Amino acid sequence: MKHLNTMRRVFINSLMFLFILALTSTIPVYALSIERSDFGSSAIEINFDDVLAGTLVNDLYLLDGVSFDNALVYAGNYPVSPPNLIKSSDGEAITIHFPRCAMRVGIQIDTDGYDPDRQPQMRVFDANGNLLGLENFGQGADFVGFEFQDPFISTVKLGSTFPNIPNTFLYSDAHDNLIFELAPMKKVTVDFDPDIFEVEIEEDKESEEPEDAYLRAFIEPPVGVSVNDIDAYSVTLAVNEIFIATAEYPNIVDNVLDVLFPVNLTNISDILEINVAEFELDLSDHESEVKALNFPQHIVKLIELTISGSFIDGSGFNGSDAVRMILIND
Ligand SMILES: [Ca+2]
Ligand SMILES: [Ca+2]
Ligand SMILES: [Ca+2]
Repeated sequence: MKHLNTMRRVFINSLMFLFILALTSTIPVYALSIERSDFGSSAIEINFDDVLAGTLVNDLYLLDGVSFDNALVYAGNYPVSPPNLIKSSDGEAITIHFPRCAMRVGIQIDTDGYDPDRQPQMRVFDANGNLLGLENFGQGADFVGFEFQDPFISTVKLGSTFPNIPNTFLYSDAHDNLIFELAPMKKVTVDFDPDIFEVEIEEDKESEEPEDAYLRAFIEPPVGVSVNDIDAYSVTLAVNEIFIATAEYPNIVDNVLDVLFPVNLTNISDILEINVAEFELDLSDHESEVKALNFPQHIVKLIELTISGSFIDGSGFNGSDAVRMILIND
């Protein structure tokens, strides 16, 4: 009899344990949510009111660090900020990407809420597609937000669960006022070498098929970070925030990434801030020949070259170095 009592107590304790486990297993997900007031001064807010209704958002805000797969801008009856909101364009959950990752993200549901046959929900994922957190939207312009820093947030999905149809996550409600803070950029050490790039200008030169020349950069990650954590094919070059080229021929020596950026007829005008239509260029390794009229005799320009890219966890880095561009007019 004593034995039976013990058995029963063990069984009841097990039930209690399972009950508590069921309660607590939902808590880690919900505990990581944040409010709008938790966002810092670097937060970017997108209200979709600067876009024509009927537009697919796609890459419209890519320069802000975010893109959308299937979000349609429309002028609904219940915007949080009038006139526009977004909704799913294809019946699937809206997918929002942060190519360089975000550490905080949040959005509001529209002001009319939803019917109880479905439950609008936000889900956030890391760069490997692992679910970091999920939370239900409440009625009436409710805000849902998350913060994750290790790993960062790479993707957000806005959809609905259906209590009567298990394992479905489809059909977003209408949403407005996306707010996010991107993952902080790490600084890398950049050395362009050689430090001088010659552009030779020759009048009356016969036009020839131009060849690519290359700017060579050595990129060293910050202390404690392996060069193998850099996504070598994500590295790009910009001058004055204008895209110039994507890195080619990545090569790793010690903890340094060695890459080449092609310089050609298309991007030389952005690098030198000249009107390429007035020139003919013949580019060869580290020097170029330009045929031009009314061009100054000799110019030396110090050009700030900025590189940026992603680590394999999706977070970003940048760094810069200056190169002297010498334009020689024979
Ligand atoms: Ca709006
Ligand atoms: Ca609604
Ligand atoms: Ca240098």
